[in-house]
Amino acid sequence: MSQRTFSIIKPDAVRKGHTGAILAEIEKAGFKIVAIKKVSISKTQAEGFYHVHSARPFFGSLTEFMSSGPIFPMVLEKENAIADLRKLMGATNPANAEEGTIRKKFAGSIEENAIHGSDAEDTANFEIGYFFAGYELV
Ligand code: YYY
Ligand code: MG
Repeated sequence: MSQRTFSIIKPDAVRKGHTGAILAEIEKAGFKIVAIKKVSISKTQAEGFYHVHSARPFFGSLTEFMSSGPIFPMVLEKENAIADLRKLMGATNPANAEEGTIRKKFAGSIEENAIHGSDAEDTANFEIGYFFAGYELV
């Protein structure tokens, strides 16, 4: 059954000009792009998005980074989208990411790691709603 997930091309990847290459990987892997836009978010908006990590030591630095430049939030659809996107992304720390994954190819560090992907259905729903209204999902 077809499933939706949420992803972000993060500021480091956008700055380095990797947006097109990352989108190509995503489409090559069989995902349909249901919605996409280019936005810049404030630190407060980044804090809301990553609220589950608010007690973690990297929270301040992570939200500073996520508000440091334009990003491409997007909604993706395919069978098994949530797990398959996580696999395509690779490990959080690019040093541990498998060959051929997006983070292996494009991430610079554990924090500036090129791409976000939802980790479960409930977080995907929260994250889609954080960036997109229903009428934008086509
Ligand atoms: O889902 P994923 O992005 O792979 O990792 P999370 O554990 O959800 O952490 C979110 C985000 O926080 C991660 O992409 C980079 C950053 N981060 C960090 O800067 N340092 C860590 N030790 C762990 C995560
Ligand atoms: Mg996560």
